[in-house]
Amino acid sequence: MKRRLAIVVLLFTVLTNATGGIGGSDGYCNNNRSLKPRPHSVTITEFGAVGDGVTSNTLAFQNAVFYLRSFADKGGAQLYVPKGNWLTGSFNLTSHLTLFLEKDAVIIGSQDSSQWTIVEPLPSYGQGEDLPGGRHRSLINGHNLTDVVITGNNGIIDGQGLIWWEWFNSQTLNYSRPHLLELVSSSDIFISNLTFLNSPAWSIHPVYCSEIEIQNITVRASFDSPFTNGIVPDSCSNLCIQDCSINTGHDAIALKSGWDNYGISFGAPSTNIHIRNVQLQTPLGSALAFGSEMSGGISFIYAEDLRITNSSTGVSFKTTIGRGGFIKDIVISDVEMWNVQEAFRFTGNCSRHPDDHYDPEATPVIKRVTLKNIIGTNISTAGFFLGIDNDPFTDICLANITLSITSDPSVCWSCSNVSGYSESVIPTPCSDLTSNSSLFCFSLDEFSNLAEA
Ligand SMILES: *[C@@H]1O[C@H](CO)[C@@H](O)[C@H](O)[C@H]1NC(C)=O
Ligand SMILES: *[C@@H]1O[C@H](CO)[C@@H](O)[C@H](O)[C@H]1NC(C)=O
Ligand SMILES: *[C@@H]1O[C@H](CO)[C@@H](O)[C@H](O)[C@H]1NC(C)=O
Ligand SMILES: *[C@@H]1O[C@H](CO)[C@@H](O)[C@H](O)[C@H]1NC(C)=O
Ligand SMILES: *[C@@H]1O[C@H](CO)[C@@H](O)[C@H](O)[C@H]1NC(C)=O
Ligand SMILES: *[C@@H]1O[C@H](CO)[C@@H](O)[C@H](O)[C@H]1NC(C)=O
Ligand SMILES: *[C@@H]1O[C@H](CO)[C@@H](O)[C@H](O)[C@H]1NC(C)=O
Ligand SMILES: *[C@@H]1O[C@H](CO)[C@@H](O)[C@H](O)[C@H]1NC(C)=O
Ligand SMILES: *[C@@H]1O[C@H](CO)[C@@H](O)[C@H](O)[C@H]1NC(C)=O
Ligand SMILES: *[C@@H]1O[C@H](CO)[C@@H](O)[C@H](O)[C@H]1NC(C)=O
Ligand SMILES: *[C@@H]1O[C@H](CO)[C@@H](O)[C@H](O)[C@H]1NC(C)=O
Ligand SMILES: CC(=O)N[C@H]1CO[C@H](CO)[C@@H](O)[C@@H]1O
Repeated sequence: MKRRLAIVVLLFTVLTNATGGIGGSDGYCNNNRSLKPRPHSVTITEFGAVGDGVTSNTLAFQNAVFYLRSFADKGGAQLYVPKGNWLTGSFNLTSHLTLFLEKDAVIIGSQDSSQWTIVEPLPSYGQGEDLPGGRHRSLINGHNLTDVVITGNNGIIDGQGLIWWEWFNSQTLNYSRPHLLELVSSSDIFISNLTFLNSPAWSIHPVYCSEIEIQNITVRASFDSPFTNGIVPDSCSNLCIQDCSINTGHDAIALKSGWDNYGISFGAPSTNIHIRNVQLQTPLGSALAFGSEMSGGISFIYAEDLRITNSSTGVSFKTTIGRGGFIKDIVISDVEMWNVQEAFRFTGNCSRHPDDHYDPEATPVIKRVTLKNIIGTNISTAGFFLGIDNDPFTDICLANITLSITSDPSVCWSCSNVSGYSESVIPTPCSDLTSNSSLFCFSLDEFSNLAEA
């Protein structure tokens, strides 16, 4: 035990020291961040924007950001978006920028798909999520940025996703759907006090990023919208999501790290991520999901104070043969669930592949996952723990879990190719999860102490 912890402490120390920034007694969440005002501020109307919900403001946003680039070495600048309906296509952000959306300011995504230009697929995916080939650029984009704040007085970013969901459902898309906000290869990003509505696909997608804080955000997408994930940290490190409320058509929070051979070669894990105090709801998806794209690996994730309602799955771990990678060293603690069909799902058969180039020998590793202090009310089925033949999921720890189950309690757990430990779990889990050793069970305190070390 001591020895394992020592190794973990060392790891955390290296990781926190190497990156600085968000560490400290709250792990990677910092409740006490003060946003320094920028020395310069411009209003979007100074660039010809019209907030009538009809005029296209794509050029105004692009020109404003281009102008504000010149303040990068002067303490940065703010782009202020006042009350109004600001229709636009895709635009980029720049470093040392604050984008501020006033109360009743709504940035509205154009329903003209040509206003969302096409970009290459991400190297860790090899193709778009919906279709082979390129993808539409997200509404708001950041590439290679640092020191960016996206905030407001509960302003709204509305993707008008309905038309995209219809194109997806009728298979008339030419390229994969865009997200609302995508940040690529960026660091020191703060997102707060905003509402993200009706994304065509995902709402917030940081990829290859570090030092990201997402705080006090509301995400809403219609429950029948196809595969609309909420926040998707993807090959990111040192990231915090706290005090957020997310209702989506698919996974509310999904941790990812690339797809099959593309993700394996790119090799960028998602690691050191802290999620706390979030409300999640998704009638057709998982409230908190790991994978299924996890080929670069996912580790050192701690999630606490989750309130999960009216969802298909509470917490899921999804992978398949050909993914490679790992999901390990995960703690999920202090969770309340109501009206959830299945509390937990571990599956080694989430079978979508980008193409046929995956390596059938690339077997994923899922190990050292602790689920503890969980209360569930009106849960249909407790858990599916379905590992892979000759590649079992191991060291799964269940502790202090009470689920009130509406199905037959004697069949409400399904296990195969899995091993682990359980303590104070009602109803009693399958015998595969009752090994004698609890050495691999983590507590959140251990994790927090490790982060402080
Ligand atoms: C919050 O920040 C202020 C000013 O930076 C500092 O004086 C105070 O100690 C901080 N509080 C906590 C709890 O970190
Ligand atoms: C936005 O950034 C991308 C690089 O990510 C670049 O190719 C594109 O030209 C930029 N668009 C504008 C309008 O600046
Ligand atoms: C991002 O930075 C990398 C390395 O500095 C560079 O190769 C790449 O062209 C940059 N991309 C953009 C869109 O600026
Ligand atoms: C959360 O953001 C809303 C505006 O979006 C604001 O009214 C509220 O005070 C914020 N809460 C906290 C705790 O910052
Ligand atoms: C797909 O391409 C066709 C032909 O260019 C175009 O008419 C159609 O509007 C495009 N569909 C979408 C959803 O962009
Ligand atoms: C969020 O909004 C509240 C209320 O306006 C404000 O007190 C708080 O400082 C804001 N927080 C951030 C991080 O923007
Ligand atoms: C969940 O569904 C129930 C029953 O349909 C409803 O009464 C409740 O308001 C929903 N909960 C939330 C948080 O929306
Ligand atoms: C129990 O949860 C199911 C969804 O899993 C929901 O349909 C049903 O209304 C809930 N029952 C109550 C009493 O809330
Ligand atoms: C995996 O899922 C597919 C489709 O859902 C099913 O046909 C197949 O039998 C499953 N394989 C295993 C090993 O469970
Ligand atoms: C068990 O979990 C509940 C919350 O689900 C918590 O209130 C209680 O303190 C936990 N008990 C122990 C012994 O940790
Ligand atoms: C687990 O404990 C039981 C009873 O204490 C013992 O009979 C059994 O050999 C132990 N199994 C292992 C794998 O240590
Ligand atoms: C090695 C091993 O235990 N494989 C099992 C995995 O699960 C399937 C389905 O339950 C079993 O048939 C295999 O024996």
